[in-house]
Amino acid sequence: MKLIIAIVQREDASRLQHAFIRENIRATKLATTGGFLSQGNTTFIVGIDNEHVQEVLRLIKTESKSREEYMNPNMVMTGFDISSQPIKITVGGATCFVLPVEEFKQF
Ligand code: 2BA
Repeated sequence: MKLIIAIVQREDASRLQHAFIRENIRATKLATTGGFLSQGNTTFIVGIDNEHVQEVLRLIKTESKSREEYMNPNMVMTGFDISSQPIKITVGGATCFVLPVEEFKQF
């Protein structure tokens, strides 16, 4: 068994959630915040049998789009909005980690 941790943009989250339900894939949805942009994103955790890992990753890839965001570099460095040129950043589609699961129990 594996644990997939998938960080997606919130615009894609509900579509991906519905795709998981449609494909009978069990998932937990967490409201999270990106450490760099401080914008809300969504993290799904999915416990899945080894043979279905690629299917889940394919689904995440299909439902996640990359987007361009603009941010003020000074806001990240100082926390204050000192006027400067915004820089363009490409976010996503999805950032995924696949971890081994030592034990899975439901009581
Ligand atoms: P954020 O940390 O808010 O990052 C948003 C986007 O900003 C990133 O998109 C990337 O394009 C850019 N970025 C992040 N850190 C940067 C840095 N130090 N210098 C320059 N640009 C930077 P993505 O790479 O697609 O990441 C989207 C979200 O996925 C991230 O939101 C974060 O929540 C998560 N993430 C990405 N890589 C991660 C990692 N290695 N570990 C944990 N979470 C990660």
